[in-house]
Amino acid sequence: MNPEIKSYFPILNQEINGHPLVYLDSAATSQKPTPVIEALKEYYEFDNSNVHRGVHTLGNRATEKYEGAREKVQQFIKANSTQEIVFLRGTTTAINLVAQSYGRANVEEGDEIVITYMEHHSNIIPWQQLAKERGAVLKYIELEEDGTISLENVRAAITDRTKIVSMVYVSNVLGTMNPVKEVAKIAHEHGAVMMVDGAQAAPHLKIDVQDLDCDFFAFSGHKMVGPTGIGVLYGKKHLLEAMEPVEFGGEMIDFVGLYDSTWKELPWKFEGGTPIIAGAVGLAAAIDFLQDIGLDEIEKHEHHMAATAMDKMSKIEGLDIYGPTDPAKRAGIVTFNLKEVHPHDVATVLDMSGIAVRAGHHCAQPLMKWLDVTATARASFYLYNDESDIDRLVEGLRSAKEYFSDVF
Ligand code: 7TS
Repeated sequence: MNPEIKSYFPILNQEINGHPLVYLDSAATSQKPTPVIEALKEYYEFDNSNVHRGVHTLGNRATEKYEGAREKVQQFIKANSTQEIVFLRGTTTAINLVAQSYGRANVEEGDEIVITYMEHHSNIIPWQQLAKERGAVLKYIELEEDGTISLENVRAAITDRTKIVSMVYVSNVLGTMNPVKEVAKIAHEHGAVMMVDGAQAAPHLKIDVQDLDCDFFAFSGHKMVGPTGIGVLYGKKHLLEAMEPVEFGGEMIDFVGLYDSTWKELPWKFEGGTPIIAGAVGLAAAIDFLQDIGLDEIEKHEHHMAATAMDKMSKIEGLDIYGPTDPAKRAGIVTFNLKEVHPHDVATVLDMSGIAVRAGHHCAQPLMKWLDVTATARASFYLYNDESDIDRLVEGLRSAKEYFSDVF
């Protein structure tokens, strides 16, 4: 990876607690490069207007940028049509939309919804709520000991009563990359639809929704060097077409009568209210930035970072690393605990040295239960991290060990 990439991220050029910042929390949210910040600035300085309504020049420019961003996303994930790209607030909103719209219409009493133990809360609670409402059964695919998913366990969980399978592509805790393409095939054999939580995948892997043959795919702009507040739901056209909106109001209507109304065509029927215009503009700039570097290059870099970090961290006595030991099976996420020290204390000591990691349950409490821990620390790497960041982390962890030497 080109060492100059870091210089595109102005936020990284600062000191925290007297030390140069090492940002290792990109799985929570990524930092933003100058071209994305500039695209937002330019939009607000020159083009800002509402979309799809004006005949004036700014309105047309804003509409062109907003719909242009949709085309960019369509190409980015290789969807068949822009009608399959719905702009929403993020992954959470996208999964909720599918649960509330597709789920309510298609899941009946006794039907099954299948997820895994490694889901983010955003891919658990919408299904819990749906299962409760419809009297359906929520089932969990068992994990292997190293935190991977075997197709044998997938086959054991999915039955002819299964209506929806929803699975994370890349785990935000274990970094595990799941075989979602193969799982989609099994789901389809049983007549179920496949939803992929791509929040941690879209920033790091080349996505081809047609090759995966998933029915729905959700991701968030802010984790892929884009702004907060914009996300995407991809859905196969025939499925989205049959689905009812869950948000009603301006923008999404065709005709409004006193007691009844009709909706716009896809994808606008799902985009009630003034859309996330600046967010979409920023997301388009983020996609350009990632594609200029190359998603293959980014993925390779992250495997390398994970492998190097795991190798160096495993030499620290008393440090447990969770998830697959084979770095080829994981993205750039390393979750760990330092013996009996609470991960919040580890993260606080690292912050004293300018190193930002996340500590807590990572919005994955069922996975914490499976791991038999209450919380962990997590270092997550992205394209702007390099080996010197790993060295700083390892050095910081050694200092933390000394700081809490009574435990060791
Ligand atoms: N799914 C996964 C796998 C995630 O990692 C996250 C956010 C979400 C869904 C939700 O995305 P949102 O953009 O709608 O919030 N993950 C994390 C994390 O790991 N730390 O902070 C947020």
